Amino acid sequence: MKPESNITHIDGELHVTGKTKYLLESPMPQGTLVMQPVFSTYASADILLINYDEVLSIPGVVTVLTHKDIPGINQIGVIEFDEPLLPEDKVSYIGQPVAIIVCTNKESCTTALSKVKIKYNPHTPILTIKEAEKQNSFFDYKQEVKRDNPDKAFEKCDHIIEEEITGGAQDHLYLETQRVLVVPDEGNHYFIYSATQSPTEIQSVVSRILGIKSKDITVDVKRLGGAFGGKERKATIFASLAALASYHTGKPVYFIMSRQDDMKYTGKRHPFKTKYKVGFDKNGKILAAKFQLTTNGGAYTDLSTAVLERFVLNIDGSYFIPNIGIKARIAKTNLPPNTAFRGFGAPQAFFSIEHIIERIAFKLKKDPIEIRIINAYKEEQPAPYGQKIKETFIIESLEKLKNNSNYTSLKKDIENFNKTHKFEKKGIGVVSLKFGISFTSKFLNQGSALVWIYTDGTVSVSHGAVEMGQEVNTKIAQIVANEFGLDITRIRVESTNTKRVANTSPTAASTAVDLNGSAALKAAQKIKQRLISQATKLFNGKCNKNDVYFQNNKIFCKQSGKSITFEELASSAYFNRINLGAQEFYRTPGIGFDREKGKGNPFYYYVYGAALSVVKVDLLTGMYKVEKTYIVHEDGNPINNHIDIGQIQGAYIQGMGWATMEEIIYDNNGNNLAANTSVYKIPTYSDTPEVFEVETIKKNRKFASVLGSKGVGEPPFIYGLSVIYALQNAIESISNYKKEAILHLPATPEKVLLEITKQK
Ligand code: LUZ
Ligand code: MOS
Repeated sequence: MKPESNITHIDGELHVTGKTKYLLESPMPQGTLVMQPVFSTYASADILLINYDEVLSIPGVVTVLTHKDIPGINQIGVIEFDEPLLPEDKVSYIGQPVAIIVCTNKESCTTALSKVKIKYNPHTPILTIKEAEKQNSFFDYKQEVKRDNPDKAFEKCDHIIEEEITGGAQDHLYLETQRVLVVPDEGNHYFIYSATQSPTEIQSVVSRILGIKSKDITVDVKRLGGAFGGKERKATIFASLAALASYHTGKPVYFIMSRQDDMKYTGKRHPFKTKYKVGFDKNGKILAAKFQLTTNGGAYTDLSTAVLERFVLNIDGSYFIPNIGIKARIAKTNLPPNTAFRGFGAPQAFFSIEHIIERIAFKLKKDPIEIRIINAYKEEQPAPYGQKIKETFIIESLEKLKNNSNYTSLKKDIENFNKTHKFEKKGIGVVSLKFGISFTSKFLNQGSALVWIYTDGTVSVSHGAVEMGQEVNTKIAQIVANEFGLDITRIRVESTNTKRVANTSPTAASTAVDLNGSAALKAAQKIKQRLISQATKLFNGKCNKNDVYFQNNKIFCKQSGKSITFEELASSAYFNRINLGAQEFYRTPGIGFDREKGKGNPFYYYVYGAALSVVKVDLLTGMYKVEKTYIVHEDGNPINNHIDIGQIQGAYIQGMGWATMEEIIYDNNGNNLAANTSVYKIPTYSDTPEVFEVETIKKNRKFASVLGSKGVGEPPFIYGLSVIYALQNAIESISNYKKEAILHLPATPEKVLLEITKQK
């Protein structure tokens, strides 16, 4: 039996009535202090002197701490150990914490902040990929994947295109900014309440910083007000700083980041450059391609190597490219370390390959969907890294999309519109999706859960994932409720806590339900087996184990039709000293990728789909509006289709924001000039397409996860890219498709206008 697919959000009522308690919305313990980092004002400089004598006499200031006050190891890196918590002698980006001020109240810290005197010897910063290339500033990490011989294959191609295409950053505009509360306990134990996607990372990094052990730290996360990858790594530095303050003062310490500081000083989606050469035949079939992929990693490694890997592993998009060579590298610059962001390198890849498809279609004057279809993976064809693509739904998605959007007549309508409108043009853009699910670092593909049944027939579930609005808690509650035949109101999903569930992977890579839901299911099944044994006793030994079933909060015997309530059974099990709790563990089977060789099966399964957008562009201003969106998305056998559709809609809008609106501009010194929402524009309600049709396709798949479902968090972000190709298509109609429009990302109205003027 499947969990009820349309059950409501378990915290929905709390959210809509404003009763939800996010971190720091509850009263804080008495005597709680506030921590304020002193952020570097230079992107690259030697630190000559830190003087805070004046500060200590300000009323309310408790102490000022620098790298000298770190009792353990001054290192917060996890992939590479290259990032100090507080630097000793140089700063590498604007916003890098150089010291922290600890105060009894926020006002004192604000006053104190301007009085800390830091003397710098500034250097010219490197900010862009271009400058990094000039100065040969790269991280010491490269990645390569290769198949057959692209150079030789180019010789046989009818057409070759060579180009460089670029894209920019994206701010994680979560509603809840970075925050943390550290509460010291007796015996050198600390409770850390952090807005993090990675509780275990915080536990281990803070123990390293303070020189204490993991057992002495409990990290607890109830829920986040959004994250999008921005709290996979970035929460760690603030939790570590607050813990350091708590260590020295013996008091609870909180930190809450202002919106502007959060936008200015935390890392973002990786800007990138794709240099490519692609060869294809007269039908548009790609025979060979070479790629040089470069991302802007910022000042420290952070997660950049893992992001680069997902960039590399997705550059084929949904298409079989027989001869292919991919090289990838990370520019080292003086920006805040760039980090995880929904899609994690894959959006950069999809923008590149889908752009190439559009260019091929334009060159050959063919329909872009047809070019997609002739290049699409067929069943069992291998990706460049060797994994065979199975249970494909690429061509099917595109065909369905054509059908749902009435493609032929839609194209006709737009053609007519464009003929009759001089200052407005419409265009269509499409993307095709094949998105691999699993962490590409194999060890992270593990999850666990702890389930307890109480004698009154209610259930407590703890699992390793963090709730951040994606409704992992609703889905896992459904899985457990379904297993026990209980109403979902009987289940409480607890906070994520490193003492109840240890060694958690980051809640990331669209895997949270797959990994932790699978573990929760196993734990529930384990307890259920014990309950079944007890039930047969209550049925006077007259019921076969196989005939016991759980439904409607009761346990039935199929033969006799007799039933007992779940609470009767739980209570009876307790009095008979039967264990009503279970911890279980899940690891994804059959995956493994050899980074050195560039070969293997990094992904457990793929998510497939396609999207089509229609835009209308005002030729005099470059302003545009998405009028219609159609999405087809295969989500296996969904646990909760409503949640999936919500994720698809939200991801599309966020993807469209990155592709067409959100632009971060730095001055020559590395100051982020777009660090507030009047300059940095994200899509809002009014940007939502008037026609917005999402069709999910239910399929029973061998390659899917818990109860046949598929991860949904990141893949649909890619659909938003269809808007940029629709804009190109609209612009090209000005010259009756004689002149190609090429939009780099983000395609803001200014850039659209510039491309329009080139058509004249
Ligand atoms: N984080 C990570 C991720 O550490 N490895 C990954 O492969 C990944 N993928 C997506 C998002 N976060
Ligand atoms: Mo996310 S980019 O899966 O933290």
